[in-house]
Amino acid sequence: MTKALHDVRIVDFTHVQSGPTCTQLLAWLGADVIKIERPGVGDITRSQLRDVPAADSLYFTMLNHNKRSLTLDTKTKEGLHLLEELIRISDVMVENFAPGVLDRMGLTWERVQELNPRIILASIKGFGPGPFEECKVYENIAQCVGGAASTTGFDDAVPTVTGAQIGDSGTGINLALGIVAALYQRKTTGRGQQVMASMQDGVLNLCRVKLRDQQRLQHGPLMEYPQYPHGSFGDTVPRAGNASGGGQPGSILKCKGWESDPNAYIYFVTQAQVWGDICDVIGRPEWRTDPGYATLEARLQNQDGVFAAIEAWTMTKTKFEVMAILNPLDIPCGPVLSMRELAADPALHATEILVEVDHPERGRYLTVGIPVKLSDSPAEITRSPLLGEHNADILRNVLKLDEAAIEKALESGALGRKRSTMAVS
Ligand code: CAO
Repeated sequence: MTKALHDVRIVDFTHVQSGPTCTQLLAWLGADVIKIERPGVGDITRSQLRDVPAADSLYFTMLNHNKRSLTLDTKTKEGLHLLEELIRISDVMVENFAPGVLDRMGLTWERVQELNPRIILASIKGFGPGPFEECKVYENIAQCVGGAASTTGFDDAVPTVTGAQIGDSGTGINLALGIVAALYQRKTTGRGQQVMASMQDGVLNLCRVKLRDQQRLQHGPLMEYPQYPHGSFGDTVPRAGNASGGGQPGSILKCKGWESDPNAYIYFVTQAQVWGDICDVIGRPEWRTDPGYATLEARLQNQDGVFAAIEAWTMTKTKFEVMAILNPLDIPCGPVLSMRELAADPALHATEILVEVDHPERGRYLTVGIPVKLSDSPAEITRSPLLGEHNADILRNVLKLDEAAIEKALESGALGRKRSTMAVS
C-alpha cells in the first residue's frame, strides 16, 4: 500500500527535539526524509543522555525513526554544494537552527527559492518576529514564555513546567501541519513557500483556555479554580493546581495505596449530568436533592467538601477498581498512569502507539509510534539511521552522482573522514 506522502522528499536539517519530531511524523506518513548531520558528530542528541555506551541514545533514536542519514559539513564548499543539489530535487527543507544560522550558511530564503522555486522551507524558531526573535529557546523556556509555567502548579509554589513536551514536540506537530498544507497549496500555485512555527506561539496556542480565563477575570472570580470561594484572585490567571480547565469541576484524588505509591491517584470529574450517580456511589444519596449540593452553583461554593467526600470513597479502592465502578455509570475519570504502567499496557502495544524496535547498536527498545492513524497509510516504525549510514545510497541513488563525482565528494572531506563515510551502502 502506498503511503500518504510517498512522493515527498524532505531535506531534514533539524536537530534536538522540535524539528526532528516534525520530520519523524512526515516520515511515518511516507515521506523520504534525509537527515543532514555534521560528520563525526551528528545531531547532538545522539550522544546526550546516553544510557548504552557507544550507542545512539534513546533521545536520538526515539525522535528519528524512518529517516536516512547523510553526513555533510555544510560549511565546506563541497558540502554546501551537495546540500544545494539536494535542495534542487526535494519538496521540503525543514530546519530548527538558531535564528540566522541558515543565512550565515548562505541559504537565505531567496537563495533557496533560486535553487528550487517549488520547495517549501519550514522553520521552527523560539519566538516569532519581535524583541526576542534572535533568542535561542529550549523546551522549558518555551513553556515559560508561552504561558504554561505561570498557569501550572499550585498557588503557593513556584511556576511549574509540565513533562509533556508542548514546546518542542507540540511545535513540531504545528510545523508538520503547515508543511502538509503548503504541499497541498503547491498543487494549485506551483510554488513553494516559507512555513514558520514559533515555540512561544505553539505553547500559547495550547494555553488558549488560560487566555480565556484572563479575560473572564474582568467579570468576576474564576469559580472552577481552587482559589474560589475562600481565596483571592489578583489581576492575572493563577495556577489552578489540578482543577479542571472546563465547566465540569474535577480533581486528582487519592486511591488505595497512595501512602507508598506516588501514582495511586485518579482524576475525577464531577460531571453535572451524572451527579446523582456520584452521590449514590460515594454513599451520599441525600446530596442528590440537598440544596447545598444539588446544583453546580452550590457545589462550586463547596468544592473542597465535595472532593473530600469523594476522596474518602476513592481511598478505599485502587485506582483501577474506582475506574471499573465509575465507567459503567458514565462518570468521567482516569487513573494517573506511571510510565512503568504505560510501557507494560498490552492495549497500547496492540494499537502500536507503543512499539518495540530493533537497533544494531543498542538492541531492542520501546518507543512511541504515530499518534494519528490513517486507514490507507498505515505507519511502520523502523529504526533511526546510524550516523552517515546512507551516504553511499544518497550520493548514488538520490543525487545520481557517478563514481568520479562520488570520489571527488569523498576526497573533499565534506562527508567526513573518507574511510568511514561510505562504509555502509
Ligand atoms: N555542517 C556544518 N555546520 C553545521 C551543520 C553541518 N551539517 N549543522 C549545523 N551546523 C552549524 C550551524 O551552521 C551553526 O553554526 P554557526 O552558529 O557558526 O552558524 C551551528 O552548527 C548550529 O547552531 P545552533 O545555534 O542552532 O545550535 P546550538 O546548539 O547552539 O543551539 C538551539 C541549539 C536548539 C538552542 C537552537 O538551534 C535554537 O534556538 N533553535 C530554534 C528553536 C528550537 O528549535 N529549539 C528547540 C530545540 S529542542 O529543545
